[in-house]
Amino acid sequence: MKKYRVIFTKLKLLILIVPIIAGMPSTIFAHAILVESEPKAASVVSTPPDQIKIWFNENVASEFKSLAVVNSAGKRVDNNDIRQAALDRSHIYTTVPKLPPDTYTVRYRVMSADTHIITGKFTFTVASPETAEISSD
Ligand SMILES: [Cu+2]
Repeated sequence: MKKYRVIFTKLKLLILIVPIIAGMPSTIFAHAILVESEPKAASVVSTPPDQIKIWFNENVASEFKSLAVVNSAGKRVDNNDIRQAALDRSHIYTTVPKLPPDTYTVRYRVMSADTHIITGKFTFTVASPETAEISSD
């Protein structure tokens, strides 16, 4: 009889634990992740971009999204006109005026499908003409 009770206790534990484990992927792995950007993270571009574009691994909410481009002096330089592609909800972008040579930080914030807010940043550099000449062969 005692053996059965032990098995029953283990079963009860399983009944408690399995749903917790099964529920984990939706809470741990469902965050939106930045998968691509233009310009690419840490890249050096010789032609200033017209737009800053980012892509996530899943569609993100249309609410609470933000995308800011800040120069090396900490001044925000983008046109503050964030948009989300109508046919690809994983893609958001903003336009920028002609950017002078500098290193820029792109900061983003979006809401994942699981309602978690995701924030991150990356930098890219607009090369000065001299630098661009050196880096191009
Ligand atoms: Cu999440």
